[in-house]
Amino acid sequence: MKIAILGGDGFCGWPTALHLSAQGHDIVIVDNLSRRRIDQELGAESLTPISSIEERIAAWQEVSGNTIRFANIDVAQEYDDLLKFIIDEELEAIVHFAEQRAAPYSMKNSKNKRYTIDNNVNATGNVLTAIVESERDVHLVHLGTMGVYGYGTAGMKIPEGYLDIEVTTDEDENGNPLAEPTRVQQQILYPTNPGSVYHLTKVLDQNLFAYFAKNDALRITDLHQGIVWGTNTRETSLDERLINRFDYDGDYGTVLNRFLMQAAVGYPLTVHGTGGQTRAFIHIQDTVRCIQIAIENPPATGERVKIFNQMTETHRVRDLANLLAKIADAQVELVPNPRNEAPENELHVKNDTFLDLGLNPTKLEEGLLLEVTEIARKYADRADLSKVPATSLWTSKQSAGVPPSV
Ligand code: NAD
Ligand code: USQ
Repeated sequence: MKIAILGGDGFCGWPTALHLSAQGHDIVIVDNLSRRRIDQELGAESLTPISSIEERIAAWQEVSGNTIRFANIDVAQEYDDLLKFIIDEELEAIVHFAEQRAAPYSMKNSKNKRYTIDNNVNATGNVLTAIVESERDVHLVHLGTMGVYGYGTAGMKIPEGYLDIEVTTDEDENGNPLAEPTRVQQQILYPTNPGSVYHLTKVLDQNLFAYFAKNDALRITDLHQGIVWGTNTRETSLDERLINRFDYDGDYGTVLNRFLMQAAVGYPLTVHGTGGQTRAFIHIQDTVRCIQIAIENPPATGERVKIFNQMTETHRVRDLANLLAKIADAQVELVPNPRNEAPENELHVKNDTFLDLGLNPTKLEEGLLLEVTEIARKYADRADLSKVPATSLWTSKQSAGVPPSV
């Protein structure tokens, strides 16, 4: 298939591009390299030494014999270029990763809140509008987040996108009384409860998808992904120049990879609050496999948006910290939580679709120590410890002292 990877220079996008190329697909990466510019802005760098996009692509050609092409387009700002690209390329699928994805970065200040909303909502709106205007039949696969649901259970497993509801009514649609109460059944998008401006943009994306699937019969899959951990995949391990990025700084580093790096350099693991937050996780190798499966199982024309929960395990933050303390001899420190989030929560998630379609998950206990020794310790001398503390605060003047209403 001919597939475009929007955001293909990023942490999830790059290994996905290589994986799909290795499967024999014709891959073109679209990226405006904004993530590399944000590294410069923050004075932070990937723990692993990532090559330029040109070097990455040349190395892949050398190692695999496959060609990946690259187009530098800002998906949020350069609509005409995006439209021309979609018309010229005759794509069968587009994988859309091209958004600002860090919750702390999105909460840092007004500029970052506005950038995250502008960039993410415009990027998604532009892709959808351009697919319609191009008149091409392209399957759009988007990377969404488990965070659209919030992190609670409502007494049930979180379903894959849609919630069955039953309402008892004693009047009909015109307001006329019914002889006896009648039960009405429906399926609705699972109610949203985002925990940051970033997560909120993924909620807004969901409504864009529902509308374009309904009005324009676009074929769309939205993958509600948990926190990705790990670094390399089969393909990125083939050559040092293909290595994936590893974020550990207070804005972009996600919890488990931060703990892996902290364990490797002897920095006490930064558990926010009590560490009672439970979150969903998936290894990067499973991410790329899930995207392949989603591409191979598109919705039919006219079908509603397909939503899959792309996660394999749930864990409490303090349990992860204690596990690493045990296997990697790390110290654990409870630090004040910079975020406005529930201090403790349960999380139970349905993920049957991917398992039924053949996903064989990488287990945390299998890969964890390997990550500490083969990645985090190997590149420990590149770590800048001044970038570890999370300094982006969720509180505003109005919310100071008000407990989270989650
Ligand atoms: P990333 O920041 O490493 O990659 C995103 C890429 O998109 C970057 O290369 C960036 O330059 C590019 N980009 C951003 N805005 C763009 C624009 N307007 N035009 C063109 N390119 C643009 O992030 P990631 O970790 O690879 O995440 C990819 C997607 O997966 C995101 O949408 C994110 O919300 C989702 N996701 C990530 C995780 C995770 O743990 N990393 C978990 C769940 C969901
Ligand atoms: N946390 C710590 N210590 C740290 C860092 C984080 O205790 O040093 C805690 C946070 O307070 C939070 C939890 O760990 O309770 C997860 O934080 P995170 O930064 O790993 O994850 P999050 O901000 O939710 O964002 C990440 C990705 C985002 C993706 C999301 C999936 O950056 O793109 O959408 O995970 S999910 O969490 O399932 O919504």
